[in-house]
Amino acid sequence: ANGKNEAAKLAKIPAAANPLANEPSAIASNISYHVQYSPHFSPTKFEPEQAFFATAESVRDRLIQQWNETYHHFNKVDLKQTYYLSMEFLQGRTLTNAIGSLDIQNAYADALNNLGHVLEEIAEQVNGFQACGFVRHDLDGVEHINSNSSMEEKDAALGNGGLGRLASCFLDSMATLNLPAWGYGLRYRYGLFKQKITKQGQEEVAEDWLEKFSPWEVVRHDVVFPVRFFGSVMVNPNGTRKWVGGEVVQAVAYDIPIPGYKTKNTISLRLWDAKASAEDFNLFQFNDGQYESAAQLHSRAQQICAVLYPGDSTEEGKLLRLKQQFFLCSASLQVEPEDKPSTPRDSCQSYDMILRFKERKSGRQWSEFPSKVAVQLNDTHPTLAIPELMRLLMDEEGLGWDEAWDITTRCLALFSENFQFTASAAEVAFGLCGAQLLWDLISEKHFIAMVRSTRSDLESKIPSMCILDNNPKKPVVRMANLCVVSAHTVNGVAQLHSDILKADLFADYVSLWPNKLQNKTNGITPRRWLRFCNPELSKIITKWLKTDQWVTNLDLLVGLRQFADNTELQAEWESAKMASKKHLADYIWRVTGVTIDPNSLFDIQVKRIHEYKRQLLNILGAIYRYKKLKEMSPQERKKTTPRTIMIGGKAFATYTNAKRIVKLVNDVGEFVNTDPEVNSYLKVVFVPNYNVSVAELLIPGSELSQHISTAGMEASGTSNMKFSLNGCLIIGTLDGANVEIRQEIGEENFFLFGAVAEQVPKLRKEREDGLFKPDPRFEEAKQFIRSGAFGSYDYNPLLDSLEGNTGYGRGDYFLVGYDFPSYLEAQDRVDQAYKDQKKWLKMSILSTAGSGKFSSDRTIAQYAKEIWNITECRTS
Ligand code: 4GP
Repeated sequence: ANGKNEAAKLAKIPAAANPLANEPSAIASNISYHVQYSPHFSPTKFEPEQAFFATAESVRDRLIQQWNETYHHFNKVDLKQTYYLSMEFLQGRTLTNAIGSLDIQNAYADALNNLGHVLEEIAEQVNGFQACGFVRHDLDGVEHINSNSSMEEKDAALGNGGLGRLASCFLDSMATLNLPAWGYGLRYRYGLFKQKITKQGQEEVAEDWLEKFSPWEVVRHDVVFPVRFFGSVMVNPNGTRKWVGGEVVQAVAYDIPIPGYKTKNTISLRLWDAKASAEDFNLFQFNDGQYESAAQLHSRAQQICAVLYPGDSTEEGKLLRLKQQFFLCSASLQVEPEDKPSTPRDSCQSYDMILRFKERKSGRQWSEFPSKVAVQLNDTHPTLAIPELMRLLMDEEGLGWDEAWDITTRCLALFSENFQFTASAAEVAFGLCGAQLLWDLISEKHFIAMVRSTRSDLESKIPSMCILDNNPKKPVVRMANLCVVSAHTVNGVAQLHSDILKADLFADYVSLWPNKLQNKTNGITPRRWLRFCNPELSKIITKWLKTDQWVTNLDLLVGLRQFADNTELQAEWESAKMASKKHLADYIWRVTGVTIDPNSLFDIQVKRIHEYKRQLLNILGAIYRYKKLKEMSPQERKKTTPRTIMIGGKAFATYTNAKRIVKLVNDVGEFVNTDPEVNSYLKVVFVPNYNVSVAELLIPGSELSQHISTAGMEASGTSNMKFSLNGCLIIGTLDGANVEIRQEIGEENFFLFGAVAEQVPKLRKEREDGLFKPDPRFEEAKQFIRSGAFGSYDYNPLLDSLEGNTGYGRGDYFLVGYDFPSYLEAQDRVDQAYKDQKKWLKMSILSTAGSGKFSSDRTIAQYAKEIWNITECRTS
């Protein structure tokens, strides 16, 4: 289909570019216009790569149009606006999502056809395997390099996992619900690494998402703010202070338009990049041949946005991470560029939080600020927004401490996405912003006075509730306490998680502020995670519900319940699933060289590799399954349910045990998949380089998905919601959002096992006391690894982490051993259930039908109403 050709054909198309025309012929001219006049490539070629970029630019024209209208409207109406600060946004690809949201799929498909291309192909949805562009080894060890890898749209992977993907789902919902809200993050040069699997295990390779430039971002040369690091505090004779000196880095805004679904509203994801100014380049030194020192400040500035999560085992690493956090906070909150006069800017999009507040209406009172601005912090990483907002209000705007504190606390809200609130690198924070300054800004004498005057009964709790650990030699900021004391609302991300936070970490604060701690169960966008990634199933849903309104009102899915037994629906459901499974099998073959059987049960666990997520439990279960299959006669084997177990995810580069788990899954796969006696009943595949695009392919093809964390350790989980929405059944523990998913879809449709959260401390204690008696099946699976069956790699340290109270020292902290027997039993129930396909299909339909609650539209509507206090602002 590629480019029937080419320059001659294009030349005939008038290069008039009306970006808003909807007729395929006009769209085709707009695309051709971009091929000719936005020539990132040689204009004589019109191959898929050029077609992709030109199409993307043509779509971007439309987005920009809507985006400008949205901002003029927001400006005019001047409603309260939310600023969503996150160190991560895991956007994935944009083209399909943008075209789908704009509802111009057919016209674009026709336009591209006219030009000799196929929309799905250039968007890589059908040939999604080209997304990965990595090396695979076939069974003979021969290396294959995907030759098409250069033409794909790269995933914007500016995030690590759930936290970043949640931020991206939230943006989609904010736009779709027409809410006045913006996202703020960092424009990392290299996002999450590309995972290469070699004989040694995982290898990390820098992922260059900007290799060919991103067609979606718009640099704002007029939005440049200075961010200051280090320096000192000068106290004026009148007692006022000023922060002076230090290192100044310029924050430059890059905006990405985020369209809502079938609405004109298009909001912004503003990503900050760091650069030094021309004065920081030492021309004298350069001319003197001292090239490195001449550009020293430039290279220091570039370090800030070089990579997502630089290693932080060294002091330098800790400092760099904190610099990144402060850079995001300071740039997003800023007042106005220091060296530019405060003249009206040419576009209403061009300035940031405080400046926007001041310029929308002159002569405003600061007391109005909290009724115009809501700041949401995604987890504790942007905590420095608290002292920075205080500083801006006090030092730049001249407010007193009390007023600045009142404003800050009324604007800020935060949610927690894990259980590890830390005081990490707090000392460095003092160095970063000037010790005295930070100390003053978060001064807690006010907090202490407030507790004493209102709740004298809490006197004994004050030391543990304070923000600062008052060790004068080594002051430590307790980030968690700072957040809870400063934010008007703190929430957990699933009911169980919120309950644990309230009962445990924040118990003292609950008695002081009973309403401050809330729950907002996470959600996912049904656009990316069903409508666009699974068009076949979407079509069936629309047909049976007789409406496509479910895409923006996911509760309507409940209407499928009444048809769950209907054989016609079941047949359609089955054939959509089979098509996705075949597609997935094709992908797996291309990236791993392993053939998998679409008639086997597709069992998937994809998420970051972490001991608490327990991929190890999964793989030990697979080993046990293998051993039992080996013991069976051929007749007995034939009666079993054939399974393909797929595991994917990235291990953090310095997390050794996680990397051992990756290696083990690969080794087990190689062993099992090449055993002719067993391999038509069991395959084990490690899916390399798991990312958003790979998820879009795996999830529609899944039948069983594993969400098997140690109870009480997964804050929510969001991939569980994606799988369930796509009719995949879940095997899982009572953890995070699993609890609510099970409630919604019905207990009988969920394969539950394992200890519950309340039992966990007692079980750990028993284990420590040597009272735990491991199940022989668990011992057998571990022993098989120790026997060297999977090669010479030393798995002992990994296995030792599962042993009593000895060895590696953790004493099976994650309770893999305790949960192993009930896990195997739940897996037996899965095998039995799968044998009755009619029943299985019914359960699958009921999973989708019960997933309405897990739309991020519901979550965001709750944030808007119950935390941010913002309302719809629809652009007409
Ligand atoms: C994740 C949590 O682990 C996950 O349970 C939750 O669903 C997700 O955030 C979104 O709220 N946390 C992270 C992280 O990804 O880096 O802390």
